[in-house]
Order: sequence, then C-alpha cells, then structure tokens
Amino acid sequence: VADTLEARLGPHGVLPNIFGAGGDELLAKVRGLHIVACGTSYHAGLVAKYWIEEYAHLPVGVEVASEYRYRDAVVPPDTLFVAISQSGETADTLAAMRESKRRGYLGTLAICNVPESSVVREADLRLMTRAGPEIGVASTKAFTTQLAALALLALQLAHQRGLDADRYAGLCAQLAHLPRAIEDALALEPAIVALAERFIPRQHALFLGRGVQYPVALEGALKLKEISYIHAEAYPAGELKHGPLALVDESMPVVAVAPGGPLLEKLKSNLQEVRARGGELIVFAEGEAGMDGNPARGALLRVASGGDFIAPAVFTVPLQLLAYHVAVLRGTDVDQPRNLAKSVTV
Ligand code: F1P
Repeated sequence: VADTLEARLGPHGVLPNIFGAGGDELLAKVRGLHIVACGTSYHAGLVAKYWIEEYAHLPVGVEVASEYRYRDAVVPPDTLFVAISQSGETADTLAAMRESKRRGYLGTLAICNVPESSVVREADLRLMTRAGPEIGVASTKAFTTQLAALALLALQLAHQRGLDADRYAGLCAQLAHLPRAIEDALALEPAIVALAERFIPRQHALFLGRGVQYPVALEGALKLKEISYIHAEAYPAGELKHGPLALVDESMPVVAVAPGGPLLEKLKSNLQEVRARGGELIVFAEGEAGMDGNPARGALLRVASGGDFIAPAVFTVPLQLLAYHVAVLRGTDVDQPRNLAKSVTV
C-alpha cells in the first residue's frame, strides 16, 4: 500500500496526471462511473462506490463483469468505464472492457497490478496497484492496494468537483496514514489466532457490515470460503430481519464489521437481534460496539481504523488474517485452494 501511494499522494494532495497523460483532463469531464470487475476486485469496486458518491457526488454503478456484457447497460453521457483486475487477464473483465468500447463511454480506466496485461494495454487511462506478485490464489494484498488506488481516484474526482479544502486535506492525511494503520492491524494477529479456534467445528458463518463496511464483510466471507471451505455469506446488517435471521442459532458464528458514524448505532440494534437468538457474535470494531451487556458469549476485537475514510482497507486485514488462521487450523492449502485458479482466463 505504501508503494501504491508513493509519488502519487503528495503533502498537498493527489499529484498531477497519476492516471496517465491527459488523465486529469478526462477525469474532470466525468459525470458518472461504471465499475466492472470479478471476485475480490468487484468488492473493491463496491467500496469505491461509497467513496466516490460521498466525496465527489458522482453516480457510480458497480457490476460483476460476467453479467455486464450480456445485458444492455444504459450509459448516461460522460460516463467513465472502470475495470478493476489484479491480473488484467480475467476473461470476463477483459471482454466487458472490449464491449464497453461499443457502448459510448467517455473513456476507460484500468486499476490493475500487471503493467503488461491486456486490460492495461487496452485502457485509455491506468493506475497500477504495485502490489507485487500475488503468490496465493486468493487475493489479499491485491485488494488493499486496489482500495488505495481507488481512494486516490475518489480524492482526485472529489477535489476536481470542489470538495471543501479542509475536508480534502483531512482525507489525504488519512490516506497517507494507511500503510501505518495496516501495520497496526497486522499486529492484531495473536488475538486473531485465538478467534480462529472458534471456527474449527463450524460449517457456516454469517458476516455483517453496514455502509462502506458491507463490501468489507463480503470480502471477509469470500476469503473464509475460498481458503477454509467454511460456507460464509455476508449481508448488510439491516437485511438480517428480511431472511438470514432464520439461520441464527447457537451454532452460527456471526462476524460483524462495525462502521463509524451514525450507522454504528444501527448495527448495535441489529446485533441485539443476533444475541437474542443465541448466536455467537464476533465483532471487529473501533470501540465497544455491540458487546455491551453480553461479553460472555462472543468476542470483540478492537481495530484502530485510522479514520472513517480508510477504515474499510484497515478492517480488511484482520478479516484476511482470520480466514488465513482458520484455514491453517483446518489444514487446507491456503495458497492453492481446491477448484480455483489465480487468473480465470476462460
Ligand atoms: C478476479 C478473481 C480474484 C480471485 C481469484 C479469481 O481476478 O475473482 O479476485 O481472488 O483469483 O479471480 P482479477 O481479475 O482481479 O485478476
């Protein structure tokens, strides 16, 4: 993540033309974005939607690439097509980008880790994530570096659209702090090893998030599925009562990723619903969120978010560590999960 930000985020904000020659001019014309990606990269796109809509007030659509090209997407004027891909060779993402060229977008932007990849070569603008080689099949540093790159995009768009200067400076300072905040999150590892034990006898787990932490819950559930083979699903916590609550009993671990701001109170009341049904709550939170009244059953892991803007990238790390340690304890191959390929090129 430090490499992703280096020479791109200066003391006064995002540096000029980090998206390529003419990039700033093109971004200044953008009136909306369509983000298309697969798997983990799709979850990064969902986080970017929250950021760009909140800070730049631009509408953002996010879609899995495997669906995008098989439907007639409506493309409003001056929409930017954004492809996110670690490998830059994922067949669905590449095909979606090629299809986008027939659909009248303002231009295409690739957020990618491999400079010589097809997605990068064919895009008008590009921002390399500089994650280095991904050894494992399941994306981990690919995701956090994609978030860092997308945060730069959100800041640039917001700045161009007149975001208040103090707020812009505050968000830039948070982003500059992200590498350090991730180091602090990595230091939670011993506590996470202890948490992982709770999942060993389990076959299922629910992940809950709210706001920008909902895509982080999706990513946490995906990591657990991919490398430990525990069936995990993620929901926005407010959706619990619309179905998934029926699954909750004392054998269901429920992992909650607490948001900052007013949504925290909303999450707490959602967690009461889980507690009332005997579910085992495992809460990742900045403070005491959701654990008041019942510390006996469940666990609280305190994460220093470094601020609401960078919180999704920071909270991802303990969830990745959780999936990793559950997989190690269950004896699965964390680098090469069964049935999966690093790059899905067909
Ligand atoms: C997309 C992806 C990864 C996942 C796995 C299969 O790849 O779904 O997120 O971890 O490796 O492919 P990419 O387009 O980001 O390379």
